Amino acid sequence: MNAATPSLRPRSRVAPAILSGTALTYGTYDLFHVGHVRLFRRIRERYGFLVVAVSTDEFNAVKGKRSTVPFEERIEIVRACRYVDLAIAENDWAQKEHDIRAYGVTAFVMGDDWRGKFDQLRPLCDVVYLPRTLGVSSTGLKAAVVSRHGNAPEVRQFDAMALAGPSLDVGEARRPGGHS
Ligand code: C2G
Repeated sequence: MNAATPSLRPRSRVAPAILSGTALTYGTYDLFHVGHVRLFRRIRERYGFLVVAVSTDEFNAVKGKRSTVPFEERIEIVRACRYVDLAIAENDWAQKEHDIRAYGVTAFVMGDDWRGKFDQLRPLCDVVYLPRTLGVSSTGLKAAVVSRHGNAPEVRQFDAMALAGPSLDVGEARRPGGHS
């Protein structure tokens, strides 16, 4: 089997035998990007099991955030990431203590933009802040899409459709003449 032949063995997760402990992290993970992937990978390189809590759309409203991708799709994407062993919903600020006890968490981990914000959890488990991946963020991606593509005909048509309401879905709209 040479390097070009794709391995038929499923891409194994990090061998749990050499890693122990359960890590827990929280986030919105909107427009899932490499910063999120690298955070999950670095956590999974340190601990044997990763639980990720994904903020619901209702909780994001409490946080003053409105995500582009709805909760159901964000948590499906997070679940599909091979570094993630379990994904749960984040419904409020207060659930962290309950989740730490419920999942037997040994380390609560966040990116360092949250440094110091969760130190009150230290009596329950380790609290670890890992450096963020620089140069990428969901907010930055949104701004890039708007500035680069905001005026693209298909985007303007999509906006017009969204304003027109749910009568047409994208596919139909793009096929008035039967062409996609
Ligand atoms: N992150 C990162 N590098 C980036 C962007 C984000 O490492 N370039 C990390 C953040 O530090 C955070 C996680 O990815 O740990 C998720 O970031 P967000 O989706 O922005 O999460 P947020 O909305 O801040 O929610 O209860 C805590 C909140 O739910 C955190």
